[in-house]
Amino acid sequence: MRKMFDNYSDTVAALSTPPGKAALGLIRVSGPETFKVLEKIFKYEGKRPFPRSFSSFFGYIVEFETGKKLDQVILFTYEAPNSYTGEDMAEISLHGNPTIIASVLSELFNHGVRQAEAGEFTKRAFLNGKMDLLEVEALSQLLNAPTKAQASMALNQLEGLPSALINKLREKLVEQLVQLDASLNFPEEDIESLDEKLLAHALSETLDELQLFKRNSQNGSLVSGGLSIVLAGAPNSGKSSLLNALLNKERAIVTDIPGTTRDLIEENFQIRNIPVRLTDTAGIRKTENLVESIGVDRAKAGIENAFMILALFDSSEPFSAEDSDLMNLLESFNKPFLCLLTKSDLPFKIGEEPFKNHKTIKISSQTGHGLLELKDTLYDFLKEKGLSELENMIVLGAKQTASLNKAVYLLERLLESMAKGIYQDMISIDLEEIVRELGKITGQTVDFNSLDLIFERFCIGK
Ligand SMILES: Nc1nc2c(ncn2[C@@H]2O[C@H](COP(=O)(O)OP(=O)(O)OP(=O)(O)O)[C@@H](O)[C@H]2O)c(=O)[nH]1
Ligand SMILES: [Mg+2]
Repeated sequence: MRKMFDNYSDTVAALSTPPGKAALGLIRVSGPETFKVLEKIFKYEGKRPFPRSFSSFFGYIVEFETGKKLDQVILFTYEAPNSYTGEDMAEISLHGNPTIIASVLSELFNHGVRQAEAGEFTKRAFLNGKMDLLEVEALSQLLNAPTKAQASMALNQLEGLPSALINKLREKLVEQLVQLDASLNFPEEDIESLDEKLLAHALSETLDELQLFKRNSQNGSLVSGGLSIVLAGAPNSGKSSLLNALLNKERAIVTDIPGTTRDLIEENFQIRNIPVRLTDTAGIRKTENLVESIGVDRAKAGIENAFMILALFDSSEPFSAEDSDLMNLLESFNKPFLCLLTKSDLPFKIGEEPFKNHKTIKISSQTGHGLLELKDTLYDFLKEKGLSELENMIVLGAKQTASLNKAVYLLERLLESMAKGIYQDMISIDLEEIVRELGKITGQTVDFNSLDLIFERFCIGK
């Protein structure tokens, strides 16, 4: 087991369930003093020895000084290293009354236990080698996942497959490095001289695998936030009506007054198993109204940040100057968009000419005409981008992405230089750096200064 930090000597506790009134609450305690403190304030009847690994005890938390019972609880004990954090740990399941919870916590704090910081249990798990950084990232995604698909992707990563892959590639490189260093340092010994062609071949295989990993992680980050699909169009083109029709609820206000929507309205949505984030925007037009013009700016920013755009055109009206402005705006972004000709239940007046270079779908939010075709088209499009294969996706934090990109870049550069012929000691230096970067992805090599940033995103109690 990797253990990088030995002087984590204090014991911490926190409420791990949401604060407020509930049937039950759960307080976690972790650290070397856990059982010593609980022996003072936890009273139970029965003959079983306390503590024991993976056991539960029924009893009372009492005020140490007076012996007064604070609550009837079930206490779970985990002995190091077989716990979430890898330390001695206990979970007190008690009644979810904020007053009781506060008094139990303060009893713990009276005995030298400290309030845990956000993410501290997980940080301890990492420092004790219980989790690597890919798993930490997966956990954070799992806790925040808004849809089932995102949760299953995170769970898959938590089971450690991506970590195993990175570790395998890293170990392969370490082996090659050892071989290389051996032939460099002991040229006269009976060590097979290094076959550079073979090495280059092996390295390019590793590069292929890393590049695939990179693609999967790019898709992963798109998915984890939900693929952003933005509804754009001139005022009154029917954006809010389409949002409501897709979500099957009256989410956005719909009126026949152009300029109804002002702010961005975001909702999570799934197209089959693909999580998307749908955003309704203000109709884009030139306007003197301050509030509306802020909305128009937000709409434009939304388009810029979108994964793809659904462009709406009111087909019951002739193609307007505003429609044409929107078309020009969309064509200026290098981003996929789909033209929706709305209000197909009314007479068709917009004409086919403006759309001759683009894919169009005729829809009516009022009758539901074309909505199925829209979903199918979106699904095919997202699938084509490789996004339906959720089980292959990986979620990386910003630092991990940077390390992955650096490793790929260094490996590409190394292969180029090897093709031109470089000294073997230069190869060795490059390989070492690549190994180090890969180690940063899983946390094998770690920059301690960046750890706080990674863990403080978690809630207190996790
Ligand atoms: N007949 C018909 N009317 C529609 C349809 N979709 C929207 N409308 C009408 O068009 C008008 C504008 O609809 P909205 O959904 O508010 O349009 P919007 O694009 O969100 O407008 P802004 O928020 O002002 O930019 C409303 O009166 C809707 O009832 C449709 O499919 N058929
Ligand atoms: Mg609207």
